Amino acid sequence: MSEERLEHTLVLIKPDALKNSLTGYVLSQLSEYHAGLRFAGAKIVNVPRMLAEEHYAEHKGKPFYPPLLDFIRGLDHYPDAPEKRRVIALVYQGVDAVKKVRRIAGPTDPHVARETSPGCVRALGSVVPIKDPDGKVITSRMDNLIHASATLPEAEREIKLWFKPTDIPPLMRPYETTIATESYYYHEGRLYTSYEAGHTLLMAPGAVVWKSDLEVLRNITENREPAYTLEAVAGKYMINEHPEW
Ligand code: FUP
Repeated sequence: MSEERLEHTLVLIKPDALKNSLTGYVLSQLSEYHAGLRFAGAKIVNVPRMLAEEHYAEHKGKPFYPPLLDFIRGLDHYPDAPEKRRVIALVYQGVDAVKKVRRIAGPTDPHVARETSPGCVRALGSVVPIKDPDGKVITSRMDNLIHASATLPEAEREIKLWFKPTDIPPLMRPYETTIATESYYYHEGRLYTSYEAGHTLLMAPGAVVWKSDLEVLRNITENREPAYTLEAVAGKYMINEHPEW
């Protein structure tokens, strides 16, 4: 087994899987014994709205985008139990991890999954029609139990969106890290370098951070075009900081 081909990929066990008690089944399908993959990171996340928006940014403007945000945040499966609104976020490491996990997950649409790939995880999902106020079906929400990164660049974007370097054991970290030398805070869409009440701490001097995140923050403070958004940096630092009910 060549170490060069080791990949990392993000998996989210979504609220429908938690509600239907399918977590153990999903973990078993993705286990080292079945899939040859190893855990590199794991956390229970009450999904902040900003993180959901950033995770699904490519779908912004599509009719299913607003229902998709509510779904991933657990509003549909736990409307009256906000404390149960969680996803399980996992980083898996292994040879061809991205493709392997996509194959185990199966096609996006659970109906297609059942027809074309019986036995895949998403074959156990469901499709919910979304109606406008007049009752006309305008789109559908796919409750497909798990998210799996689609490509290697997407995996990097998504892992850096959900995980700090220190959530992953040092020898398993897939991307370059550095040490922050300044303090950075986030508040309502803006970046600050000094603290005021209500600000969220992103980085403090001495913190181990993704190198590309620090570059984004430096570029923003120095009025240069960042490689990605402030929200893509801030999302992971808002996880489980405040209730998102
Ligand atoms: P995938 O990479 O398989 O997760 O699929 P996409 O990026 O195309 O879609 C992201 C999520 O949007 C999927 F999990 C399902 C959801 N979706 C809907 O709910 N309705 C649609 O019409 C299309 C996608």
